[in-house]
Amino acid sequence: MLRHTLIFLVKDKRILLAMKKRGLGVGFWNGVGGKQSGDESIRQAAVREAKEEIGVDVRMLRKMAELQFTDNQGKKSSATVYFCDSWTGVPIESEEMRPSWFNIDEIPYEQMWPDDRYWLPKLLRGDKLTCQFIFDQDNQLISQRIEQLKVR
Ligand code: 8OG
Repeated sequence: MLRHTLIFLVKDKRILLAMKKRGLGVGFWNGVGGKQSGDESIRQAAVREAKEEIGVDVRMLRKMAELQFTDNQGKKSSATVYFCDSWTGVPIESEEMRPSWFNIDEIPYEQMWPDDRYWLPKLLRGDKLTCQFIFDQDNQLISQRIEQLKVR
């Protein structure tokens, strides 16, 4: 299964989203992240992606969710979601992403993956979740299951 990472910098009621400029999810605001590669751990992948995509060194990742996606072919992928409130460096634009700060009550869900509106507000209230989402051929959400995260 393809495993992805996602980090949201969250501080003082603001969240850092980044506009995806190419590839999967282009045109959506999202956390920063990408595919786990080689023999790195999922946390190492998350740290590497944050550096590559917005130039920050993240510290103290808080694991908030495990998302599992199934596409219309039955192919599964996952994303491990972290919040981070401690980092060094100032977020900068890369070839892949353009970062921007948003108030947590002004998150542009209509320009994000269609499942995000169901789990991100809960994470921002402190819930830790395990989620499963199934998409149809038009990438519309056809099924969802959201539970409290059991295993860390
Ligand atoms: O390596 P690449 O940049 O293509 O990785 C795609 C990113 O998109 C990765 O961080 C995982 C993320 N992603 C999905 N599906 C979803 C989703 O439904 N919601 C959000 N917020 N991110 C997703 O692959």
